[in-house]
Amino acid sequence: MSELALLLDKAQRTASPISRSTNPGPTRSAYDVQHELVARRVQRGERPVGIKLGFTSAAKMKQMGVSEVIIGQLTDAMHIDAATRLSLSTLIHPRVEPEIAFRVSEDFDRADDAAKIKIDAFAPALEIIDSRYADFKFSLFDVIADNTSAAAFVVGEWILVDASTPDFIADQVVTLELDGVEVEKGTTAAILGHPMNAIGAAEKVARAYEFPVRRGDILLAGAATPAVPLRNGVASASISNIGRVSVEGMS
Ligand code: OOG
Ligand code: MG
Repeated sequence: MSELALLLDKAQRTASPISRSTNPGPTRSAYDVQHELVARRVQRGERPVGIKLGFTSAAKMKQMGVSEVIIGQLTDAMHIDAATRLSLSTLIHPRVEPEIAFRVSEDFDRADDAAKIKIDAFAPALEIIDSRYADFKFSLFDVIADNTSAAAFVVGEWILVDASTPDFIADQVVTLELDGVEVEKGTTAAILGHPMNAIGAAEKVARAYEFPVRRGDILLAGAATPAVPLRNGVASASISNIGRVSVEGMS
């Protein structure tokens, strides 16, 4: 077990940040740390429920100073339903961001170069990120090791995919509100040009770094706007044509 995986695991469980790693290595070893970190959670009884992409929009890359698409893992313990309040005291410095969720309809065979990740539904979503590094500052290596800051997520109403979906979800207005006040605004086109491009990006990274993607999994496409701090109150994402979803933070 790597030292960094242990430190990150403890930081998450005790809600106390650690310093950035001083000895980063290649991206592959950052994913090895992430796999160990998630394996510890699974050993404690958590169930993997999907994957999330990070830095798929220029807005996020600029905010965090990282410009490579990354992938993290979601477990059932991170899933909160919209009616549940999120206890902020279990987190270090949570931020919230608007997302689109896709639902995977078939197991993805990553050994097959021609295989595609198939989806059968999409939904508005919110992701709560919580870097385990002090001041939310990290390198590419650090953030991959830290399971891409994944902390919690909420998914709204699913809409079934049909032939009109690619046009329907292209270039839709995305807004992020805190207690009803708009704090960020963007477009779904900010996600790699078109949110469906997130699926191809996920295929690439899942193949390169051995991520299983299974039927029923959730795939978060990456935020279209910068993330904002989540405090007491209600955060909502609204995406035209797609819907609205909220979460309430409570200290
Ligand atoms: C890393 C996670 C990035 C996204 O949607 O781009 C991410 C971070 O910003 O801490 O989830
Ligand atoms: Mg995100």
